[in-house]
Amino acid sequence: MIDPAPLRAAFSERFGGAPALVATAPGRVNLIGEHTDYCGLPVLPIAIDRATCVAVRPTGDGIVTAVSKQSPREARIARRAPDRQHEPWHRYLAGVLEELAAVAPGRGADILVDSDLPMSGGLSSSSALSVGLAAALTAAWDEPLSGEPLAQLAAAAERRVGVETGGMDQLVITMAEPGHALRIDFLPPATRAVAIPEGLAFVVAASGEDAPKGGAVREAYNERVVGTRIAALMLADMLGVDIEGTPLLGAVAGIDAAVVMVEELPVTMSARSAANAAEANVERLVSLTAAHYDSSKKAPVRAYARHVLSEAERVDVAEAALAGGDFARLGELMNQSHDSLRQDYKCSTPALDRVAAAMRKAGAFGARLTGAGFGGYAVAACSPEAVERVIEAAVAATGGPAFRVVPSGGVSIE
Ligand code: NG1
Repeated sequence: MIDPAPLRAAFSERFGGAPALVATAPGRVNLIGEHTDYCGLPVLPIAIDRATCVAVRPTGDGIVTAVSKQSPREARIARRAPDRQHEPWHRYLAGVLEELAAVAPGRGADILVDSDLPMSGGLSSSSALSVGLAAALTAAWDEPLSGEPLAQLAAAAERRVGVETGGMDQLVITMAEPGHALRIDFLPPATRAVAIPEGLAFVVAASGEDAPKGGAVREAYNERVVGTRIAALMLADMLGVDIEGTPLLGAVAGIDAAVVMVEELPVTMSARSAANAAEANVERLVSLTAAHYDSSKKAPVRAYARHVLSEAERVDVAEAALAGGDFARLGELMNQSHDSLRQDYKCSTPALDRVAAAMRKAGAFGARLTGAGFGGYAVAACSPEAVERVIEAAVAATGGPAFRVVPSGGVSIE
């Protein structure tokens, strides 16, 4: 964890005065329920003991100046006209400022950011930054936000950056309790803390491939968002179910026949042909907050739906396995999740497969990619005694880093 004391000292050195407060926003590891959140289906993540810290001092000039210890270039953004700026992390700040346009207008801030989260994808560094910035700025401007409204604002800010995020990361980063996973439902919204039993530990391991949410990864992610909407529209049409607004697989997931019907979906389909077939407005399928989607592009909708519906069931069973202390079952479900993400959702990579296999071979109960995939990190569940072995095997497979993560609490301010 970052120690806030040196961060405060560094802030004083850079800005010539102490910060008013420091927000600490943890990263997250999703245990199971991958690529289900934007379908309105459940997830089971933990917040971890690595975080992004945001030190803030309010100013009165309507200018936000932000420096990050991880980046050479500072951001200087006028609140009246937040532009997209130069570096990826500046864009997250601009997104947060756009969402906060109506909060304490005219006020500004000096900000220093530090993080011990890897930036390479999978442990939610982007959402830790967005939640940390939003929590710190609103508190510094005397309009503090917390819990669900904070998570929703941070998610909306991230969508402005172009990834149509489902909202899992921001919710667990705001709501997690130490020693617990957080079961999150979206239709209707609900959260519940699930205790992590004694005797269960988690290790995360880098695949060695970066998966930052720019360019190709952003497009691959958004293709899955739209692909699952196409599948939802077609299944609802086949089942005679009315869906209002954006079609989500969560709207048909509870219907027994849906799982069978998946195999009758076209293997690939474009948004335009789905809209024509179901007599629906194509905008319901392709509309994204800040990205364009080509409605004539075909997506593998059958395989996507098969993954999402089976993954949602695995979340329920995994939660029960955790509650019952059945670690072998939990591990099996994590392995199945990884296979489904590899075969049907096509978001694993050979390096993620390799590191997950190495951790299983070293005695983990199970292992899978965590987060969006396409590179980034894998997570293993194992006994505390096996932690060192699992870490060594992961490092031997991909060069690391690999380390233990401890289920931690959500964002805090001091
Ligand atoms: P990562 O890539 O770990 O940030 C992303 C999304 C989640 C979720 C997972 C896949 C963002 C900020 N997060 O996680 O909402 O959809 O992929 O389960 O886009």
